[in-house]
Amino acid sequence: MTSPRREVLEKLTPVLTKRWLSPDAWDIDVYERLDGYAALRKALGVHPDDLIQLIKDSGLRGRGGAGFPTGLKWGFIPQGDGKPHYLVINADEGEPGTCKDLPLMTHDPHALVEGAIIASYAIRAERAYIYIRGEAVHAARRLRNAVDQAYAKGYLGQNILGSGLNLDLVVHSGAGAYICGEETALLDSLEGFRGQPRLRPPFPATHGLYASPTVVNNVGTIASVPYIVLGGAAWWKSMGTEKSAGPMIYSLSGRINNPGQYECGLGITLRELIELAGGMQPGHELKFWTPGGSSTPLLAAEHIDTPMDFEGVAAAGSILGTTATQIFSDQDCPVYATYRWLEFYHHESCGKCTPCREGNYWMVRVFRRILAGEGTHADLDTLLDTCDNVLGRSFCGLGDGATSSVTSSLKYFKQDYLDYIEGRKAPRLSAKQLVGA
Ligand code: L3W
Ligand code: SF4
Repeated sequence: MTSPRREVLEKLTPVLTKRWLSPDAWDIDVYERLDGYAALRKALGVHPDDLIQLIKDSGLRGRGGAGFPTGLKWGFIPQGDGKPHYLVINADEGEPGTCKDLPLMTHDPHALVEGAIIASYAIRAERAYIYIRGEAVHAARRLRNAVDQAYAKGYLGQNILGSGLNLDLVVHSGAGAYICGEETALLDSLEGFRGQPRLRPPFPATHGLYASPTVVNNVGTIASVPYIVLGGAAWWKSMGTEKSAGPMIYSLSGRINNPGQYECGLGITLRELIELAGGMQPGHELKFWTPGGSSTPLLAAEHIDTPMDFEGVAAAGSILGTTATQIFSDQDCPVYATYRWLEFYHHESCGKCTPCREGNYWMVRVFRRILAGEGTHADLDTLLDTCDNVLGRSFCGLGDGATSSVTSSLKYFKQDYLDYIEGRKAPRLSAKQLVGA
């Protein structure tokens, strides 16, 4: 294991993660001792429009994958329309490899609750929801406890801290469907329907929960708000790059010595992140990696100096996504990894549209053939052709995302596919596993 050099260690910027190592920071008394709810007190003295402007000035972009400017989204909420407004926090963290929101909600749930209160005040919402992934039982328990504590201390409910602000916050557990991380499927699920994506536009900003103006933001986005209120826009922008401002929690997994969450200014390179994580495991050399989860195109070892911000990763041909950085080595197989992801998308496809429902089903079958040593050269064309018919023709991002690892692994690692097809690599699946393929 290699120790990171000092100049690389200095790239760590613990902001959202700063309380994670403080014992019992999930408890409101400890949280208050560590500056907790100071941002709310400050925010309540600021006009809601000025808060929206502050978030715009900070350059905060959504932490759920798309990087949409948060202040702009808040500014879309029509004011004086007489309708109820809602804040919905997407805590359905389900992207394979992503693990930044769950530790945040477990170790520091009040940061999310405080951010939710400030954001609701800014957009004039009197009801907010945290939609948490069904499997995240412990995090949901922590959140519910935090919400109860916040009510007991007057941070939630009627006339919050005597300001006249009213807010009810509800923690709602999903039922474990990846598609409910898509914002409109999430809203359907919250309304009690089967979670399937809605047509956009109209966007949730005007037609969201119960057809009312709704801001849907990721956990990391909302938890950033108290820090920006306390530290100011200029301080936030002092971290990251000009267009990708602020710190980001990178979740590193795979063939590194110290997997985990590393919070650094956006724009740190993959090489530096691997160094922070103690280097590659002994005997392993970087072969391929995902910058932001399995929905983002794979990159290769040659991209190790890619700056991990929205623009840097896009320039390398991928998407920053959720910064779920999964590291694979020369001892891992990109064909098999892609197959496992495809099985996931096939399983999680909601079935609403044909390209995704059928395309993923067919691609899984083709991958099984290849991995069982029964693939043909024509199968590679079939895969690319199927991706062509799924990408851009699917109803929501799940279909598009499913094609990412297929097209990118064929781009960088075609030889690995040919090795199975031409018999140089031993089959990974048995003929028995082809049954049903
Ligand atoms: C009003 C407009 N609002 C856009 C809003 C829109 C949404 C946000 C971003 O996908 C990404 C995807 C996955 N008026 C608007 C508007 N908005 N135009 O802005 O929208 P969009 O369509 O760019 O992205 P999206 O559909 O929200 C999210 C990527 O995330 N992803 C992550 C998946 C998993 C997780 C997780 O586990 N936590 O997030 C992975 O890469 O591929 O690109 O709010 O309403 N004119
Ligand atoms: Fe459902 Fe897939 Fe179509 Fe999205 S792309 S609506 S998940 S079938």
